[in-house]
Amino acid sequence: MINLNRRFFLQGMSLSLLPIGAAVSAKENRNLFSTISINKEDVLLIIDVQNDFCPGGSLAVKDGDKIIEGINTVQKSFKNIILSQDWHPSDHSSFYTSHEGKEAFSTIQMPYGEQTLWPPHCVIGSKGAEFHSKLALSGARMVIRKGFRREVDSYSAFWENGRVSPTGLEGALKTMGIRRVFVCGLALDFCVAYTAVDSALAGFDTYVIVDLCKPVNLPGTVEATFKAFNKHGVKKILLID
Ligand code: VGL
Ligand code: ZN
Repeated sequence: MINLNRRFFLQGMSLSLLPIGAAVSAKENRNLFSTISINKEDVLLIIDVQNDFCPGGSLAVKDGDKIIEGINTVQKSFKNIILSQDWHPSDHSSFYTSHEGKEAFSTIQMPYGEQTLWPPHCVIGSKGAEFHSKLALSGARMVIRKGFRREVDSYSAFWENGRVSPTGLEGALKTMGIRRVFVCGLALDFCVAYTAVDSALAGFDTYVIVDLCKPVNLPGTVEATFKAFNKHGVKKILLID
């Protein structure tokens, strides 16, 4: 067992019901919460900490770069670390530019359901698709790339949108003997949300480290994310100093 010395995951009974702002203020009441020890059956999934999702990028998430230091800290407690990387061809069907007359952040119907149309981002081989230069990479044992097929997007690191085609992550985690999945990264209300829900559906005990995530924050998306976490038993936790 590896203990998180001087740093604690907080898991509160009421925490999963609190919005992020309120949950963070729970730091002052740390003795009300229990700590979680990280062991070799745990994995840290770091979702899409790429230039395009950070300030200056084409689909920048507000303060997306502010979580990187904390992610690097928590990496030190994990033996198993896996990164995901959004990885799109330049004519990807999730880009509004691939659909005549469509605007960014509008939605269309795809064979697998509703799809939000994004500004072009994380184009294969581009600077925007690279991991942020501050993210520590050397501890990661695997990189799961997703969204590389033109005709289907993939928010989740487990399944492409529509849950028809798998990325292989579930099998990888199961053959590694993983039981608990801890998720952090970008963006809370899209790729982190879909990944965490799919992780729970695959039978992993799933935790989202909410202070190590930032949302895109389209109307209603953060609310929908927390509702989905409650529905699927995804637990929200904090990393505190
Ligand atoms: C993401 C929108 C489009 C994410 C990826 O990483 O949350 N969001 N592609
Ligand atoms: Zn994408």
